[in-house]
Order: sequence, then structure tokens, then C-alpha cells
Amino acid sequence: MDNRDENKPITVCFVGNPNCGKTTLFNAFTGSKLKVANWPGVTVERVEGETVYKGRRIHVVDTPGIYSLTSYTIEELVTRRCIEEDGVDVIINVVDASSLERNLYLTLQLLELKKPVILALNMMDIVEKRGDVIDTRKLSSVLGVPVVETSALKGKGTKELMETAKKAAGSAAKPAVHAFSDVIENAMGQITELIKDVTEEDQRRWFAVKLFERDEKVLARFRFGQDVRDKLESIIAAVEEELDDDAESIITDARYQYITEVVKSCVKKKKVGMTVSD
Ligand code: BGO
Repeated sequence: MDNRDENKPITVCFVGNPNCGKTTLFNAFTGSKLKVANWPGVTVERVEGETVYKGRRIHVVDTPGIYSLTSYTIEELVTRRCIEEDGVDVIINVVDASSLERNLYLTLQLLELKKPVILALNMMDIVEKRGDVIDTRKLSSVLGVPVVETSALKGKGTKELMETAKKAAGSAAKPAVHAFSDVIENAMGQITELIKDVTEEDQRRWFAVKLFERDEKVLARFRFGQDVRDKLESIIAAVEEELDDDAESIITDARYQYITEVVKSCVKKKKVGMTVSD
């Protein structure tokens, strides 16, 4: 769908960790006219709403709270399916800004999907009350996505979020993707080569990481022959041997290392316990 056509509704999907304030923000964004059903085939609730911003219809889908985009839980599968198959134009990643480090893990995975992502830094009232400062401009530039400060409980930031969603749907800009270490990137390059004829360019990074992690669901959808499976396994095993860890932990550790750097460069925590003599 050409989402730059001003007459077409934008589909926005809310994604975030449990308790990040996603439901509160979703309700503030959409108002009270919500459609509640189950996701196809599972007993997980699907909530949809619609709002109109400056004449543009915005169709909004909420997804269950998740910590990661693996395939281990129904909630994660439902969210992945929604993003991949439901014609989502923009992902609003709701983040609890008072627990930025933990919440950014999911964010990094969402960025790999190469869909427009907006970071809604929710619970900013708590951050401010603590006296911490988040350099949102820097965070936006490091992650390559728009960042909007919100305090859902106080209804703050929803209009800016709508404006940003409207702009993001009409923009061809894609989020920046964090580069792993050379050893891992080399493996990603080889895996990308294996799948380049059967994937679209925008999907390759996401699939390469998932295949490296031996994600069963992603592996199954490719229906590789034994020769490709063997090649893939040898690429993964070589990295595991070199880094002396299993593939999934290698990716998890690399993501957390990067998140630590991002948080260090973008968040100034209020010093506690300082006295005149300190
Ligand atoms: C309770 N700021 C603050 N301070 N709190 C917020 C904000 C915000 O910006 N946004 C949401 N909350 P959900 P998920 C609660 O329910 O939307 C609060 O899981 C309580 N309840 O009000 O449900 C929100 O959908 C009793 O808090 O999150 C809610 O992502 C005492 O964050 C909680 C204190 O929001 C989770 C809080 C009986």
C-alpha cells in the first residue's frame, strides 16, 4: 500500500514491554471506541481503535506486552505476525523511560524489521521526578528513529505522537540498524547471501539475525534443502567456536553491550547522596 497517499488510512501498531504504559497510551491515542476480539487461532486479546488526526485516519492495533521478539510465547508470535502480515505502516514502540535499559532490548529487535519505528518514551513524569535527564535528540539520532516524550497517565505527548506517526507513514526513511562485531557481521553477510534470492531487501537483516539465532519458526518458513541447512549450520558453528558461546547468547550479549553504551551516552542520572564535602 502506498502510505504516502493522504486519503489512505495509516495502520499503526503499538508494541512494548508489559507495564510500560502501552494500554494507557493506546487509550489516550484512540479514545474509547475500541474493537476487542481475539487474535486468529489463539486466546490472546486483540484491541483495535481508530482516530483521525488532521484529516488522516489512523487505524491503531494494540499488541500484547512482550520483552523480546523471539518465538517462545504466543504473545511474541502474535506480535511478530501482526507486524509482518497486517499491513502495519508504523510501529509505535512504547518504552518505559524510567527503565530504559531493559526496554531498549525489544527496540533493537524492532529496528531490524526496517519498518518505520517511533519511540514513545513513556513515563517521562517519573524520569523528571527522579531528576534524571534523557537527551532525546541524541537518542533519536543514535537509534535513527523519531523519539516522542509521553506521560500517558497525564495525557501528555499524544498529539505529537500522532503528528510523528503521520509524518513517519509518509516517509521513506528506515531506522538505523546496529552493527554487531566484525565476526558476527561476517556471518550475517554470509547468511544474507544464502537468502538473498528468496527475500526482499528490507527483510534480510531481520531474517539473517533470526536464522543465526536458529529461530525454529523462521527456519521452517524457508524450507531450505539439506545443503543450505548444512551451510547455515557451519556459518553459525564457526562463530560459536570463535566466541565460545551459543549463537542466541552471542546476539543477546551484543545487544545488551550496545544498549549499555546508548544509555550511557543519552541518560544523565541525578547523583544521589551527594553532600557539600563530596
Ligand atoms: C496502574 N506515568 C506514570 N507515572 N504512570 C503511568 C504512565 C505514565 O506516563 N503510563 C501508564 N502508567 P498500563 P501496559 C497502577 O495501573 O497501561 C501506569 O501493561 C495501579 N493500578 O496507570 O496498564 C498506569 O499496558 C495502582 O498503573 O501498562 C498503570 O503496558 C497503583 O503504569 C501502569 C499504581 O500501565 C501500567 C499504578 C491499580
